[in-house]
Amino acid sequence: MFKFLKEKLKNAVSAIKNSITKNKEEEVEKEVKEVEIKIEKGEFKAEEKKGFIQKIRERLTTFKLNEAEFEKVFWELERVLLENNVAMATIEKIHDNLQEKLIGKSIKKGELEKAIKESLKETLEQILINPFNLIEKIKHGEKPFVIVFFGINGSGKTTTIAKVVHFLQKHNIDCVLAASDTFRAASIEQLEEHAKKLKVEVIKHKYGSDPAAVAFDAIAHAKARKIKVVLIDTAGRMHSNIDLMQEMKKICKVSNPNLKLFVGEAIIGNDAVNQAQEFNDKVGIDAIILTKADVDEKGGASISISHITGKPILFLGIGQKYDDIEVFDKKKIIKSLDL
Ligand SMILES: Nc1nc2c(ncn2[C@@H]2O[C@H](COP(=O)(O)OP(=O)(O)OP(=O)(O)O)[C@@H](O)[C@H]2O)c(=O)[nH]1
Ligand SMILES: [Mg+2]
Repeated sequence: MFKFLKEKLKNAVSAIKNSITKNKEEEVEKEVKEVEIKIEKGEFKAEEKKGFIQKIRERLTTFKLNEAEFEKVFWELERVLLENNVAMATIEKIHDNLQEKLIGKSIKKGELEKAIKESLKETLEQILINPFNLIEKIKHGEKPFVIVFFGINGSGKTTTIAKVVHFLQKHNIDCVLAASDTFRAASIEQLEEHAKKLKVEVIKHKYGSDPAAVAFDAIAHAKARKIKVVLIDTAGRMHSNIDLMQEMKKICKVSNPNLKLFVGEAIIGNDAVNQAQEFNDKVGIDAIILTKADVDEKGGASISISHITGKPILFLGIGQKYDDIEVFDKKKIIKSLDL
């Protein structure tokens, strides 16, 4: 997932180290020249010369950065993070943590790269959020446990629902689906096709009917048949579409879901972050599913989306097959960045 970011991050850290080292070497070189001139002129006493050489040695092995020097070198990292879709506010957090770690501290030359990487790792530890355990939540939750999925058109809602059914079935949890996308042509058939393969029922009404009523019927069906989970598929909608957001609110009001999941595409980077925030403001979200992480080589959205919204990523979609879903694990993410 982080194909680009991993490489670029490595290069940026190394460039920062080289830049700091070069700056310090140039600074020291300049002072050496000045002293050489003084020596030539006989202005230097022998003891002073000795002390000075020692000081130079220290300054080439141990660095202390000031603010201006830090800002100069941070730009390289900022550029890489921006290019890889990391949100500005998240970059600022990385900046502040790194600044605290580096400015005014004595750092050995050989440990500079490690210090930068450690700071990045610590920052990711702070901003990424591990999700709740969905299986435990369902097992201990009320019956039926209702989950509604929403997001913009084509973000992967219906496919993700099928993957979640498969995931739950592996944990012996049964489901029923609500075809509450009564808007897009062929949406009901698409859901039914998945349901047939996965051997689960779909509760449906006609196209154009009220999606909240479909959800209501699916919940009633689950209650009657003692089915543990209801998964509600909804039509893709832009957060800026007031009518469709009202409709989404109605679906939530009628179904009173245990979980509201925002489904966004990892590949669209900051747009996914902004969408999640908008949906959270307007309908409220409990967690995020980032799809198409398999084709996202930058990975910025998965780094910033929880920091910006305060909501965990529950799953990453990593392909088109039913098994291509992964519970989000921040340790795994940090490890895959190879810091
Ligand atoms: N590579 C990849 N493709 C995915 C993933 N999730 C979904 N897709 C594909 O994305 C396309 C859209 O998926 P849908 O599930 O139909 O998306 P949707 O949000 O339900 O779309 P609408 O109902 O039209 O709003 C399909 O071709 C899926 O196969 C994923 O994790 N990785
Ligand atoms: Mg759909």
